Amino acid sequence: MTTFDDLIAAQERVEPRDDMPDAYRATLVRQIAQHAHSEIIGMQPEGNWLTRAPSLRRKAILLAKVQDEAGHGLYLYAAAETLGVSRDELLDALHGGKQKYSSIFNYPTLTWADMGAIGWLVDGAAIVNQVPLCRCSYGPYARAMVRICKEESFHQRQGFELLQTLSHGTEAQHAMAQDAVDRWWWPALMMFGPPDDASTHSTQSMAWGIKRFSNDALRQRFVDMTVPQAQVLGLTLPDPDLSWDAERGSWDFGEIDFTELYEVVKGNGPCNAQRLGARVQAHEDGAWVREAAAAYAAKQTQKGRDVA
Ligand code: FAQ
Repeated sequence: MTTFDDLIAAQERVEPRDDMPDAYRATLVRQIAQHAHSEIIGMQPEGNWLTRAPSLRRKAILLAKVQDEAGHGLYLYAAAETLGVSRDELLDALHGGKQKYSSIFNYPTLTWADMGAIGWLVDGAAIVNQVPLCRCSYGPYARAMVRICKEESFHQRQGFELLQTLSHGTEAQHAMAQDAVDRWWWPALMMFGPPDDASTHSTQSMAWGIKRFSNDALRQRFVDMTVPQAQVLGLTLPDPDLSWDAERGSWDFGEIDFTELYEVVKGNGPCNAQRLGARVQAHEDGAWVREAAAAYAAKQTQKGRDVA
């Protein structure tokens, strides 16, 4: 019989029917739930600008992006459910503050250029972090990530194109784009999590093939990918210590203020209360929809039984 250890050693997929250690299951629930929560809370900062998009084209693009994030949440909640938790339990844990969502969504979106900076930097960081998750050892998570990454790639390009337009527009538009990049750069670097020596889960998650690379390795990959793109955009990344290290073949960058990450994760970021409050309110407002859907489903099941 193939055991869990055999599957991991052979780099094969673990599926819901397979035996797995409780700690592996718990780690996956924690990470997938946090990821799913990030997708649905992540709809808020951009959703905030749907009614203020500067043209019909921009509005249609932004609407599609925000809807994609809802879809990602659905795939991820479904993947978590294969591990034996219900969506209600996961949402309760989010609303009660027991499970986290990404730090990045606790920052405000102050101008239209923030839609570009989120697409370019936040979705860009998400892609770097998530492409390796397509090879995650847990089948349902890995398969969900394939489609998510394809969509994130469109999101990143739309953000880049938006910033490109602003950066090469009027002086005021260029300044707005630069200001957005100034505000989102460091929080985007923090999305990758604490530095490797402070990351509690990385070693075990990598041994299990959940994570394929460490937080710092992915952060470096993101910096190396993004610096040349900033040059094309004609925008400056707000780090005086950025410099090319020919020996490493990578960009050196300045020190990250991780106390800011820890504060935001603890709930003390600029928008934590607002984001969670809006989520709980939306959940309460949607109670009648869930009740109606459940009543309809029960009726259909009964009808099926009556016919049989
Ligand atoms: N924010 O031991 P590690 C998106 C926590 S992209 C909040 O290194 P791990 C797309 C961590 O949970 C964003 N908490 O943890 C989008 C742990 O706490 P715990 C979502 C963070 O899991 C774009 C503790 O710190 N992406 O949504 C953060 O091995 C635009 C110690 O950390 C994902 O979730 C943080 N940034 O590595 C949507 C990707 N960093 O649980 C809408 C999947 C760390 O013990 C609009 N997740 N923590 O209490 C992952 O890859 C990993 O979970 C990491 C963290 C890399 C985030």
